[in-house]
Amino acid sequence: MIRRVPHASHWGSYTVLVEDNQIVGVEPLDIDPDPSPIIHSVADWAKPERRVLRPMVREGWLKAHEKGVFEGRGAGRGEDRFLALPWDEAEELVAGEIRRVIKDHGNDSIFAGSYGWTSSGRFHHAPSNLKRLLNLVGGYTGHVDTYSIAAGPVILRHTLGSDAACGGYANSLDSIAEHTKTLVVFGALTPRTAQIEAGGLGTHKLETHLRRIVERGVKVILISPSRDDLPHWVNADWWPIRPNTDTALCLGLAGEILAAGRHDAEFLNRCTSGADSYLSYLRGEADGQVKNARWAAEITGIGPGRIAALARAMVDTRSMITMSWSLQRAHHGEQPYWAALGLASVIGQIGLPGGGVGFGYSSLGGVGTHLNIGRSPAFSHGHKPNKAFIPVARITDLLENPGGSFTYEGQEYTYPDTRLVWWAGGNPYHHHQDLNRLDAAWKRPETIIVQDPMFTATVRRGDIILPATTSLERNDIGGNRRSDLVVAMGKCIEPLGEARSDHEIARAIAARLGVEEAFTEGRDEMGWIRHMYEGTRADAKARFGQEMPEFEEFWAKGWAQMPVKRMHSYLAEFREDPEGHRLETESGKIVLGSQMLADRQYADCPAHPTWLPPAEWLGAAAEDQLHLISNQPLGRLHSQLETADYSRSEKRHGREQARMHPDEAKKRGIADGNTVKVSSARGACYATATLTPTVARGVLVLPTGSWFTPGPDGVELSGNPNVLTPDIPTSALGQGCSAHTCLVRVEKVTGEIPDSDAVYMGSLQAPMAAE
Ligand SMILES: Nc1nc2c(c(=O)[nH]1)N[C@H]1C(S)=C(S)[C@@H](COP(=O)(O)OP(=O)(O)OC[C@H]3O[C@@H](n4cnc5c(=O)[nH]c(N)nc54)[C@H](O)[C@@H]3O)O[C@H]1N2
Ligand SMILES: Nc1nc2c(c(=O)[nH]1)N[C@H]1C(S)=C(S)[C@@H](COP(=O)(O)OP(=O)(O)OC[C@H]3O[C@@H](n4cnc5c(=O)[nH]c(N)nc54)[C@H](O)[C@@H]3O)O[C@H]1N2
Ligand SMILES: [Mo]
Repeated sequence: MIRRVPHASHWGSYTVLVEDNQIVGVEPLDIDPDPSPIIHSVADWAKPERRVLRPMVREGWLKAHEKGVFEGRGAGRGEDRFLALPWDEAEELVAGEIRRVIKDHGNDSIFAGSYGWTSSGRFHHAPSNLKRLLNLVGGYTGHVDTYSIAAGPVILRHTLGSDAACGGYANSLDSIAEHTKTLVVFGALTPRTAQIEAGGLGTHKLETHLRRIVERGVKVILISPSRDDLPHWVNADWWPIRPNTDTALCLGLAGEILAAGRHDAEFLNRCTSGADSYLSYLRGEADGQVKNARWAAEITGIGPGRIAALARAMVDTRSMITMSWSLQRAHHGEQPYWAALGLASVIGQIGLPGGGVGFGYSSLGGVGTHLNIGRSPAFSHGHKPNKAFIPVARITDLLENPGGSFTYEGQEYTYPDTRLVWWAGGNPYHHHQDLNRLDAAWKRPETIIVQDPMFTATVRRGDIILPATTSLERNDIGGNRRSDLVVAMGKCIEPLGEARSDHEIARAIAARLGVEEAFTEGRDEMGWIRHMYEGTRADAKARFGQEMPEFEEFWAKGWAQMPVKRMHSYLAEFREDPEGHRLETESGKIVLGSQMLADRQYADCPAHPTWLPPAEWLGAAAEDQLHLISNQPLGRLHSQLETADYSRSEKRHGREQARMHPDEAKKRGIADGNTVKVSSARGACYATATLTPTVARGVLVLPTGSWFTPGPDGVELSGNPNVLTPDIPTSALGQGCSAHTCLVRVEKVTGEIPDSDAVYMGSLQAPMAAE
């Protein structure tokens, strides 16, 4: 008999069909107008080949541990074989290491920032369980911000008083579809990325909104190195901008408007502070360089006539600027966001329906598509008793530089001395930049614990390995502050091997550390799921009078509607009455010239929006270099389900596709389908060339997420762009990752290259002789 189990992942909500403990099908929700094809990949989680099936310990680590040796313990990481362990021995090793490190070095020496997307289930959410556990025994070093967004929210917190405008609370797409006349898209507006939402998305609505935008005849300008960043059926004007030069374009547009006297002086006066320094910079008063269309054209590669015409259209019509998260994942990534805010302020439509600026539309599926005003389910980390943290992308710096200092949001801090790393639900060997540099620093801590269902490159480089179940093997609840639904995630199949749920792993360690009761509060799995749902349900009733179904009804149906708001104009109240609705900034207004930044004097983040050439860009490239865009993969989420059919169908000859313009390929003697070697100052990888005029000249697009597979000569075999990208902060203010700032060279490869999959599987050397 086939069982139908409601379930969800970051790529949507669906029903899993199960027969005899096997997944025999996946059906999308019938209320989802545009379900993600990735849902069909989840059956791959149930295949054992790349799963971690039992607890393991690295042999070299165990020997050193037994001798009490700490120096050089990490040397064999990624090389040594693993030995299988019974769970109780694995638990005792983990608990023992936590006790030891706390006693000898203090809680700051445990790094459990553990960045990563893990499962969409909010109860078994791996990093939350880990952090809750460690908070009960004195805390850990955590992280702030995300790889998705860091520079952006940091600059917005100081200039808008909140990062809501890039967290899905700017104008709703409904208001844009209804009111906007000129839509200027920086980056992307694409179902490729909008398939995904952290914690799961009920229904996929981006395409519906885009169709309405097309039907209303909104003029759309796509400013991106790739025409594929907007569906081709949206008839847009494509401006193939040089990557990382959008700040200059925003400044040039604002400068044109100012020079024509079309700026909204009243809005600037009433609603902004520090505009003088910014306007004077546009006029070129300080540096002798007027910021206008001609100036911007030189930097961006976009014709000056187009820029000047767009500047006029943006003040003549209701105009909206959308800017993807990708733009701030670049060196000086604070600046495009601030420059867009400056431009929108000069235009003066902020707070009007369909006017102004917003960030991250389509970067995740929930941004702008529905404004969830309820309280989504979440599992509490509890109170963190110590303060130690790093900006998320400074992980290699942390490991390389204990005791060193760093700045963040205008303050100075010190890197702790990391002895123990516990990573649960993330894959740094996917997400971090300059993986070869990470790999060297990764040898330094005394102990690395990795908790994951899959035998990832990070698992391969751990010491104590804890096998987690996937969401298919346990009950959970999904939802997100940007999602329209709260969703049931029923258990579909029995756990593979000896895998345990993330909550159970943390609970067992909590028991050994004497904090089990505080950790569980006496609830079991279904007790917690019910408790989390009831919190959401009670809030909807209390604040909005919305009746959500009883738990049993919700659990059987698989989803419940959250309270949502359709029409939303960001900052409408502030615009109406700036004194009555002061922003949480230094002036209570939109900050265009910052006193805080003027005091700090950071060369890489000045006191007003400023064009600063990035560390690597086409304006300072050698003839044969291309700008690498390592964007999000169509067929999977990051490194998850990388070997499933949909992800594989996006590869060619078993490697990631490197897309480039045919003219660039011709110059290098590369034909479509050729194997190429892509190299940068940091490393090299192989990929398969795909030629397309939809990629701007000078640019190479190689998506992220293939499984890190160093080959015999050190060249990465699968097409992982993070062996190429630089590990540099966006600036002293935001310290975000700069993944999209990277110059590479591409050459055709002749001769045999080892098979990436075979090398990967060979490298696993799962527990062997010692069993
Ligand atoms: N060059 C470049 N690099 C980038 C980016 C880029 O644009 N360019 N983008 C960055 C961005 S935006 C992000 S968000 C990061 C993403 O980086 P990550 O979030 O680290 O990537 P994922 O592959 O989603 O890793 C999630 C891990 O959790 C595991 N997992 C899944 N379910 C469970 C579970 O139930 N329990 C446990 N314990 N583990 C589970 C998966 O097997 C996987 O190993 O990458 C960043 N890296
Ligand atoms: N299918 C799929 N969807 C995903 C994810 C996934 O792994 N797979 N990951 C999710 C996550 S965690 C996140 S944070 C979001 C990220 O969402 P985004 O940051 O919006 O996604 P990206 O694909 O990195 O970038 C979007 C586009 O921005 C353009 N771009 C890059 N640099 C520049 C620039 O300097 N200027 C301009 N004008 N354009 C530029 C590139 O052409 C790129 O295709 O995606 C989410 N959605
Ligand atoms: Mo992300």
